[in-house]
Amino acid sequence: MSLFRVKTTECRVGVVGHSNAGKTVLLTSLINHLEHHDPDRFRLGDGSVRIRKFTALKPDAGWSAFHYPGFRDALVHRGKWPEKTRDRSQYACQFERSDWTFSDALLKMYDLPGERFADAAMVGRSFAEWSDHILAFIANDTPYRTCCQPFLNTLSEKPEETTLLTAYKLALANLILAYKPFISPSTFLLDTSGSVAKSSDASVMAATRLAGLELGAEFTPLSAELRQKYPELTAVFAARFERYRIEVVLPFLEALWSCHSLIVLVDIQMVLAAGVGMYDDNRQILRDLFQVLDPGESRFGYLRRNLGKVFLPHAWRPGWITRIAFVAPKMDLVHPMDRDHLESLLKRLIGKLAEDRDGLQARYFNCAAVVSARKLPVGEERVLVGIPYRDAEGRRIAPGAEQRFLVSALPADWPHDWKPGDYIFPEVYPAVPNRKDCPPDQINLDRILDFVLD
Ligand SMILES: Nc1nc2c(ncn2[C@@H]2O[C@H](COP(=O)(O)OP(=O)(O)OP(=O)(O)O)[C@@H](O)[C@H]2O)c(=O)[nH]1
Ligand SMILES: [Mg+2]
Repeated sequence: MSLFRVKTTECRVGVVGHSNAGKTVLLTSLINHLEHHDPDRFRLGDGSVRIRKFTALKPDAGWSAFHYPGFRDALVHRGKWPEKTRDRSQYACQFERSDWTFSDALLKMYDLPGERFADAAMVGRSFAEWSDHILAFIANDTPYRTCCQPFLNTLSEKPEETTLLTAYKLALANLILAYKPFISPSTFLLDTSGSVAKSSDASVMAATRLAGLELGAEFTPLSAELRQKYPELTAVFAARFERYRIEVVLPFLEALWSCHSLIVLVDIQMVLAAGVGMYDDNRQILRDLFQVLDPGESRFGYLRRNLGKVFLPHAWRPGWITRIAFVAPKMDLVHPMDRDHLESLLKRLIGKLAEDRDGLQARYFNCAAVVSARKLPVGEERVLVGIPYRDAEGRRIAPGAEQRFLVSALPADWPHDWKPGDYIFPEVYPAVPNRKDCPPDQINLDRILDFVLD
């Protein structure tokens, strides 16, 4: 630390969003830009700001390290996107910003598997309240109701534990195969040892996966009627739910509660490609998450936090989420003539969540963490160029030569209805320079960092 930098400003940033939204890629590119900062390619503040003395630190006790070197290496040398995240991890680093005269920055960032967000509704709810919440969601949504029908039928019969579990697991398997993201308990989809449900057969998935922590610790939601009729079974499921909440859900959310800022990713292209149901599911999951994280603050909270910043050692300073960057990622997969629409679609989808919170500063960004598709200098409308990642049947293919491909036009506002497949945004292989000190091209990642660090 230089002579004048008398304090360290700690900033904890959580990156949240559904599975495959781009959280790990965003963090990898961000760290790469901080480590090898080039003000011409990553503009902070007025554009003249420089990052100096970047040092990677060990993560806090109890946290595994975000595997930045491995992700960066795989992107460059094997042309591979990072593996999907299977457990929570933290990346910590310290650096100086040329525009922060008296303080250097200690930045801690959290990467979490997207599947766990579906469990957020378990926090602050009893087993009975969670059951009512889940069952109301299923009852009021036709595709969810259809996938869960065998389970709903079982609820109206005289239930046995095994019958209920089998039927609920079959319902969860149907939801996975219908690309529905609201899978809770989420261990059914991604268990605590990191194994992911993969079978294309619902009954195989139901027979091999667990709706809970382990065998003998599984549970399902129970209707009010069943809870009243069968108090013993209810007590067993409630105890298992409680254990699951303590061992799986709370450690996951604990990281986010300690954050000052969040980066919330919503993959707009995926929502468009997956059909109207995905729009509602994303809103529901984010609404549940906001309810438990409770971002924003009162004037008293503001005073307390700022006094804490001045007087307390940084490890003791209170965290409170007061800034949220809502981000539409992968904007390189959208044709430049539609990119402004990305931001307005994002605002429409989740803006209300932020508007309803006092003391919360929210801003909306579109972003490409690793620009991997580009427009031709001259050419047809909505044609991009990149290395295709899948063939026409959706199977992963080996990286080959660059090709032209068509992307859908983005609507100016959300349509009233649309079907899976109405919009197409093909995936591409990452384009990352081989030189280790040359981070990938990015768009707006610098503006996002500026906002969350402010
Ligand atoms: N073209 C392009 N594709 C991206 C970009 N960021 C992410 N992707 C694509 O999105 C996929 C998922 O990105 P991840 O960062 O692994 O997603 P995640 O949110 O960490 O997902 P989980 O680990 O499952 O929670 C990648 O494999 C890429 O195909 C980007 O900036 N540009
Ligand atoms: Mg990830």
